[in-house]
Amino acid sequence: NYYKNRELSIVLAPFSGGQGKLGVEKGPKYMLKHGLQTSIEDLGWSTELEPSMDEAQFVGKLKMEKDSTTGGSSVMIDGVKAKRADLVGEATKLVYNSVSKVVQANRFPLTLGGDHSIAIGTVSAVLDKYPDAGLLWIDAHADINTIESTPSGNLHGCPVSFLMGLNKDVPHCPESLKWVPGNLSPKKIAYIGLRDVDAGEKKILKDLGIAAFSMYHVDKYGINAVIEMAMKAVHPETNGEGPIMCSYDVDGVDPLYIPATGTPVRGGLTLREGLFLVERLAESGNLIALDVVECNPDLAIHDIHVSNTISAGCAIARCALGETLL
Ligand code: 4U7
Ligand code: MN
Ligand code: MN
Ligand code: MN
Repeated sequence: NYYKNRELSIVLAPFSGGQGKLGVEKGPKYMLKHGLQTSIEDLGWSTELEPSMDEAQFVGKLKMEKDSTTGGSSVMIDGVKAKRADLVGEATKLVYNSVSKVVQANRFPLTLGGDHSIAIGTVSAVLDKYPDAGLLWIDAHADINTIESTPSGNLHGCPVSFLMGLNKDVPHCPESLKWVPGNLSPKKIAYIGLRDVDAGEKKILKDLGIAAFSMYHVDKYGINAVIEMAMKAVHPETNGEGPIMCSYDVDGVDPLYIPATGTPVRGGLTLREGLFLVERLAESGNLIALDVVECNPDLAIHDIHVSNTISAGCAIARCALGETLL
């Protein structure tokens, strides 16, 4: 059982440059305003806040870019169109520094995004400390586009390809992301919740033999069987036992429950399935780190959408930390 000491740092990663919709940088602030830190303390954890950047730090540049006619750094260079790679490189390095500090002090990093590009920083830091860690990626999307395959140019759709080093041999791989170790093995990741995977991504998943459980598998086998299969996929030698990091994109859950997110896709996990997943990880005693990303309060069309989204995001964190284990 990892983190018996129940010491945790809430890493704030208010970054929105991995995609084009402002507001996702407000996720951490809203989740804290919802009382997340106290409710985690109530579960018996001692907590600290670990801001990795200022909320305003990148927003100015992003707004400027929106106003400019050239689209800033999003111009195509020889067919490669990774948008805002300079900002993503800078921000993910800051997140990496914060999470590194936390894990090296034997604390549990709970990182609040921000868009999913920030997982480039969190996962890299966790793998430094636990090279054997398995990664569960909860998401409607596979986020494994390379800078060549990305249809949108948005880097929140590419973090897994950077974590695996798939852009290393690509000409014009952005200089700003060259710091990423890129040593995540395809054998050490499993997806749950997929339902919107690009053609290029399907090919990568297939070619690399990556464990990917889509909504089809959740319906076919049930969420409990799927999570067991996912844990065994990342730790095959030990029947699913071993350190596990979970990077949780809230769009894995159906937008009925979590509407305020940038790339909603219908037909997702029910809220209970989404919470059961992390409850099961808490029960396993193997969870070593968690990201909760892509809550964007500005995309809500009613106030109730804001509170549904933020309360569900907070519930994911609390359930992962043992709230519903009796
Ligand atoms: B998220 C997409 F094309 N695949 O690359 C892309 F459908 O972190 C979406 O999971 C990526 O929210 C979604 O832009 C990224 C698109
Ligand atoms: Mn997603
Ligand atoms: Mn994602
Ligand atoms: Mn999304």
